[in-house]
Amino acid sequence: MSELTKDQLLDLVNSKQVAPGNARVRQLTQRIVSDLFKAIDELDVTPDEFWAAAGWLERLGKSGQIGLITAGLGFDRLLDIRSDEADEKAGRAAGTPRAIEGPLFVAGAPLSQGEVRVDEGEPKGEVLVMEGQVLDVDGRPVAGALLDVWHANEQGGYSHFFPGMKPFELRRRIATDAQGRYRFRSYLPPGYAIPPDSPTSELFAALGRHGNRPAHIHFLLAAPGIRTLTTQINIPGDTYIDDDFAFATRDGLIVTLEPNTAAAGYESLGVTTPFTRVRFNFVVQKALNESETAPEARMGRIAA
Ligand code: MBD
Ligand code: FE
Repeated sequence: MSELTKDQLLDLVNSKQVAPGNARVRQLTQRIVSDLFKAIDELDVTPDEFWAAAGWLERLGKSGQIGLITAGLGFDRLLDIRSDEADEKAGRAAGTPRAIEGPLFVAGAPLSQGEVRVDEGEPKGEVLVMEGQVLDVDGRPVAGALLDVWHANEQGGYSHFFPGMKPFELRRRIATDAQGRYRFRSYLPPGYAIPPDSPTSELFAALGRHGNRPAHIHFLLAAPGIRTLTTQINIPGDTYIDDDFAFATRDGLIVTLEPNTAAAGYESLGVTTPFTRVRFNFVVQKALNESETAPEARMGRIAA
């Protein structure tokens, strides 16, 4: 058995077993290894190419950028398309569309009731107030829903990932009031670009691709009895709105800006001069089981 053909080797790799292990992990590993063996053979991958790829994966893991690569190669959107398909089949495609979480969520942002200033101190862009209601699919307000909001700063950086930012800068949680209302003040963020001189930018350069996302704001919305919604809104007018490196732009999530909205009624958010308003209602589905109500984002869900 010391001499092996490629097929014999693959069969051995896929069949070795001294304990039950995990059947699903075995199934997935077998499939992925088989597909890679095939790709290496059919594309005549050289040892130098193979080890360059392995070295890149090593650096990618160390850089903490795996979630940028999954987004940039379409996997995050693929999972959403598959979830949408499953909803369609189950006759429960309704409400605000989901949009990818992205790799930059941080749990535990400061919590406020009803409204909050998401930015701190001086606005670093056009003053924005976004407001609306959380409604269920029957149009009933969802009181006490928890809305996580996070977005990039004026340089396209997210706190906890971008140097020089305060913890939870531009990250807040808002509990909706009795009418299901929320509102927050911040500033209109610019788009996002993948970090230069990184494993991610290295691959994108080799692919001849850009690594830009159009301006957007992320949301994670959870409430008892409600199916947790992860989504984003896009700010209209961005060059990359239809060319997002993460393929996340969706109809129904491109908001309308209302510039020059009068400040009256917005004093509690420190607004004294005309500002840009966005009105947006989140429409959420009823949960079919406990796990759909989980307030955790993707990494929290798998840890829970
Ligand atoms: C982002 O800001 C983002 O939202 C995604 C999906 C990927 C990279 C950066
Ligand atoms: Fe983002």
